[in-house]
Amino acid sequence: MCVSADSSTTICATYFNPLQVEHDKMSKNKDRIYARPQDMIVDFRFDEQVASVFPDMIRRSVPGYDTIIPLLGLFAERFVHANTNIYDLGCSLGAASLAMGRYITQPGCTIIAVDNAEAMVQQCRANVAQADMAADIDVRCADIREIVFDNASLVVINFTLQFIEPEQRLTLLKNIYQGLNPGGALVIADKIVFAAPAQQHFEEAMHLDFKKANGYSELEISQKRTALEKVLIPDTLETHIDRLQQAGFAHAYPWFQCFNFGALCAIK
Ligand code: GEK
Repeated sequence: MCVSADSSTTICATYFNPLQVEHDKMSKNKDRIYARPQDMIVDFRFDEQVASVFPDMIRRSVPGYDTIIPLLGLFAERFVHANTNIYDLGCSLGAASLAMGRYITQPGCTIIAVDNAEAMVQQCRANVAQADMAADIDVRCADIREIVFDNASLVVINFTLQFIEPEQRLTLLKNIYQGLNPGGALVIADKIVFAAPAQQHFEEAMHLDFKKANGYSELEISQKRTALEKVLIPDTLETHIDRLQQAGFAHAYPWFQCFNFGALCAIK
């Protein structure tokens, strides 16, 4: 079991964790953002308040997060080549960049970590400054819809495509595709939905149980759901795969699922 900041039990990956989980070394602040009743729930924003509790928030809300982060190191080991760029899109506090960075030993590599929330970028820069690794990590405050991808061997978009307007997702994937070198990989992790109503109901119920087991109250869960309703729009796995093919990827494989969260790898 993992133990959270106030010593209450947190359900997260314990069966597989030979690799370092970056968030263990980051902020230990407990997420209580939605603990009190709010008169008006505004759309979710990645502001200073969220940045200050982010490691706790994401681990207690996203089943599988603690497994996916260290596994990104294995993708880095397999796909990264010397003198190439690695992109971490929607980097938040840098967990994915740091996990990949530990596995990059080739010379001349730069991890380009991008987030458009200033509060996240500031904290990410501080986390990166403390890390000691061979690859450079260049943390940029920018919109991932506006950057140019170049000489990429690996692109990771970890729980961020879900925040891009659905009609803009294909354009983003096409941009990534054109910036990837042949044989390069795109790793996507996102919340997912299911076409079959019974499965959708089951996976959602299990996610609810996960959040309750991690100490979130009914009030916190329902207020956060309202805040995210218009900003986090999940796709089915089938939609992800169709879109990756439309963007040009020859291969797209789901490689992880925990309830209604999943990850895919697409190869150019
Ligand atoms: C992790 N990947 O720990 N451009 C840049 N950043 C964006 C955009 C955009 N258009 N939209 C949202 N973001 C991280 C976790 S969190 C997931 C990613 C979550 C950023 C946003 O500011 C936030 O930091 C991140 O995407 C999503 O592995 O909170 O569920």
